[in-house]
Amino acid sequence: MKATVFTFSTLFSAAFAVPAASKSQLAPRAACSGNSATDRSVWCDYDTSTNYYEEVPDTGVTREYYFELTNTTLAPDGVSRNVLTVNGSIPGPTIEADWGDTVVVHVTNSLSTNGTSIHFHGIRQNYTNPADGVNSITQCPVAPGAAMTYTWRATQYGSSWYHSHYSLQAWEGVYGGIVIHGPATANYDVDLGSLFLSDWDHETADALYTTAETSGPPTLDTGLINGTNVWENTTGTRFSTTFTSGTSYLFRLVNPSIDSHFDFSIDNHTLQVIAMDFVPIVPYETTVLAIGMGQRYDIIVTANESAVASDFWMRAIPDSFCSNNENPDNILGIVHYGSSTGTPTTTAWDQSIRVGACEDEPAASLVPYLSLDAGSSSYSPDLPVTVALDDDLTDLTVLKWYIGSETMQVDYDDPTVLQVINGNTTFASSSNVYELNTANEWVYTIIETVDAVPHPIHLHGHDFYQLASGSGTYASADPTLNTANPPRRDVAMLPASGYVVLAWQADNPGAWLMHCHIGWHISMGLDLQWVERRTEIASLYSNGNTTSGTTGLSDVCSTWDTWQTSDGLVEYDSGV
Ligand SMILES: *[C@@H]1O[C@H](CO)[C@@H](O)[C@H](O)[C@H]1NC(C)=O
Ligand SMILES: *[C@@H]1O[C@H](CO)[C@@H](O)[C@H](O)[C@H]1NC(C)=O
Ligand SMILES: *[C@@H]1O[C@H](CO)[C@@H](O)[C@H](O)[C@H]1NC(C)=O
Ligand SMILES: *[C@@H]1O[C@H](CO)[C@@H](O)[C@H](O)[C@H]1NC(C)=O
Ligand SMILES: *[C@@H]1O[C@H](CO)[C@@H](O)[C@H](O)[C@H]1NC(C)=O
Ligand SMILES: *[C@@H]1O[C@H](CO)[C@@H](O)[C@H](O)[C@H]1NC(C)=O
Ligand SMILES: *[C@@H]1O[C@H](CO)[C@@H](O)[C@H](O)[C@H]1NC(C)=O
Ligand SMILES: *[C@@H]1O[C@H](CO)[C@@H](O)[C@H](O)[C@H]1NC(C)=O
Ligand SMILES: *[C@@H]1O[C@H](CO)[C@@H](O)[C@H](O)[C@H]1NC(C)=O
Ligand SMILES: *[C@@H]1O[C@H](CO)[C@@H](O)[C@H](O)[C@H]1NC(C)=O
Ligand SMILES: [Cu+2]
Repeated sequence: MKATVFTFSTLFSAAFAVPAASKSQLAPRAACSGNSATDRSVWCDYDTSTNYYEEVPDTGVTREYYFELTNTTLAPDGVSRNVLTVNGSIPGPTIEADWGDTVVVHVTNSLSTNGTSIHFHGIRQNYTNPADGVNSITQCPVAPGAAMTYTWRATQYGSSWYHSHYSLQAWEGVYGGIVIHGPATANYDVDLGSLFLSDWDHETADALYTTAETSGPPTLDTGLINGTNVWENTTGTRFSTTFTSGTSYLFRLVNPSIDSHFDFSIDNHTLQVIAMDFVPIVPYETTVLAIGMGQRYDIIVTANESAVASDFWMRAIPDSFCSNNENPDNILGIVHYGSSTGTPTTTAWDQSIRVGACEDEPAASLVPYLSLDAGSSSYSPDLPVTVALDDDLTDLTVLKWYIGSETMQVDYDDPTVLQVINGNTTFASSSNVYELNTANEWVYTIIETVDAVPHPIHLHGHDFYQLASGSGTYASADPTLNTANPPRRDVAMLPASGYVVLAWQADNPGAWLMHCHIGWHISMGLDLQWVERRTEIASLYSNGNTTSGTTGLSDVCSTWDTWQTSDGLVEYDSGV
C-alpha cells in the first residue's frame, strides 16, 4: 500500500502554543525561586496545588536535543552483544527541562535495517498529537538515513522516559530518561535523576521474538540497574551510588523492561513514595515497591542507616508470577556510605509484603496530591483481553493478543492520522479504532481478562483515573466505581484473571494508542487506538514545526515509502 501524501499548503493554520520569546538554553534551572531543600512544594509562582492540566508556567524557554540512533556493540553486564541505541549508550541521553518549557528533539535514524519513531512516554502532548511518535498512528517510520523533529510542551512535571515505538527497537536499547523539574510533595536534598530497572538478555529481542510468538515469553538472562550489572559475578560492573549520612536523595524509578515486573528495595532503608507516573501523590512509606512495565515512581531515601552498615544492597527482584528470569536474585546495585567501597552483606527486607502477583501498589496508597474527581460517563466499552493462534502476515501460525474484538495490525505507510487528513472515516477493523467525537465527554473503559496473565495498560495523550480494579470478571465483581480522587496515572496493571476500569475525558484531539506495555504483547497486537475528536485532527498537523523539519508528515512518509519499497520490508508485527 502506498501512502497518499497531502500538501501542507492546503493546511497551514493551527496555533501551536510555543511561547513567543523562545530561546535555546541547555542547562535547566537548578531550582525555581522559593524551591529549596527545605521547601520543595513551591515553584516560582506555582506550587504542588496548581492544577497542571489547566495551568502551566510560561517560561519562554526551549530545550533543544539532537539524537542519533546507532547500531553498535555494548556489554552492559560485561557480555558483548549487538544493541540499538540513542547516541551510543543505554540508557541514552536524558531529556531535561523545567515545567512549562518547550522541548524540541531532532532524531536522526542512522540504523541500516529499521525505521524508527520516538515516543515521549506519559507526556500529555496537549494538542500536539503529531509529536506522540507512534509509527502507523501519528507518523510513518523515519527511514534509515532520514530525520524528524518532535516539538512539545512540558505541561506536567516529574519523571518519565522516551523510547522507540518501532517494533521491538526500544528493547534493543533505544530509550532514555525524561526529567521535568518542578515542585514535589516532600522535601529532599539531592536529585539523583532517573534509575532504570530493566530486564536483559544476551540475545537481541528481535532474535527472541519467534520464540515469544510461538511458545510464549522466553526466560531472560538477567537484568540491569541503570544500564549496568555483573554477569556470573565475573564480568561487568554493578550500579553504585554514594550516600552522605543525614542527606535525603530523590530517585526517579522507571521500568523500561520488555517483560518484567520488579519489586524494588534498598536493604534497611525505607522508601518514601512521592509520585506515580507524572502525578505527585500524598507521600507514603514502604519497604518494597512494585513497579510495572512503563510505570514510574519518584522515591526519597534518607541516609540514616550508618549504624547498620556502610554498604547496602539495592535490589530489583523480578516478580516470578509474570517475569521469567535466570538470575532473579542477582539484579543488584550498591549504596555506599561515605568513602566505603565494600561489598554489602546486608539482608533483604521481608518481600512477602508484596502480593506477588504482579499487581500495582495498593490503590489506597496512591492518592493524587492534586485532588480531582472523575466526571460521569454514558460510554463504557467492555474490552476483553484474550490470546489465540492466528496466521501472521508472513503466514506463520503464531500467538496473537486481542483487546476488544481485534488484534491490532496497522500499516507503517498509512498512519491513522493520514487517513483522517485524507478524509477517510472508514477504518479497517484491524486498526482497532474507537472514536470519541464529543468534546470533553468522559469514557469509562472496562478492560478484563479470564487468563492468568497480568498486563500493564498504558494510554497515550492523557492521564486516566483508575475507578476500580480487582479479580474475577467485571460483571461478577460488580465493583463500586471510585470517582473521588482515585489513582490517576498513565500505566495501570490489569490484574491476572481480573479487571480494571480506566476513565478519562476527551480533552485532547488526536489518534492515541492504548496498549499493554509488555514488548512482546505490543508486537503481538494487544493495542487499540482512540480517534479523539476526528474533525479537529487535521489542523494539528498543519504546523510543520511539530513534525519533520519544515515539511512534516508528508516528507517522512514519502521517504519511508521509498525505503520500504527498495528494502522489500514486509511487516510482520502489529505495526506499532
Ligand atoms: C492545551 O492546549 C489548548 C489548545 O492550545 C490550550 O487552550 C490549553 O491552555 C492547553 N493546556 C495546557 C495545560 O497547556
Ligand atoms: C547526540 O549525538 C548527536 C549527533 O552525534 C550530537 O549532535 C548531540 O550533541 C548528542 N547529544 C547528546 C545529548 O549527547
Ligand atoms: C545492526 O547491525 C547488525 C550487524 O551488522 C545487522 O545484522 C542488523 O541488521 C543491524 N540492525 C539495524 C537496525 O540496523
Ligand atoms: C529491525 O532490525 C532487526 C535487526 O537489528 C531485525 O531483526 C528486525 O527484523 C528489524 N525489524 C523491522 C520491523 O524492520
Ligand atoms: C542513571 O543514568 C542516567 C543517564 O545516564 C543518569 O542521568 C542518572 O543520574 C543515573 N541515575 C543514578 C541514580 O545515578
Ligand atoms: C553473586 O553475588 C551475589 C552477591 O554477592 C551473591 O548473592 C551470589 O551468590 C553470587 N553468585 C555466585 C554464582 O557466586
Ligand atoms: C530513617 O528515615 C525513615 C524515613 O525516611 C524512617 O522511616 C526511619 O525510621 C529512619 N530510620 C532511622 C534509623 O532513624
Ligand atoms: C536490617 O534489615 C534486616 C532485614 O530486614 C533486619 O534483619 C535487621 O534487623 C536490620 N538491621 C537494623 C539494625 O535495623
Ligand atoms: C478507506 O479506508 C478503508 C479501510 O482501510 C479502505 O478499505 C478504503 O478503500 C478507504 N477508502 C478510500 C476512499 O480511500
Ligand atoms: C516554526 O519554527 C521556526 C524556526 O524555529 C519559527 O521561526 C517559527 O515561528 C515556527 N512557527 C510556528 C508557527 O510555530
Ligand atoms: Cu500484555
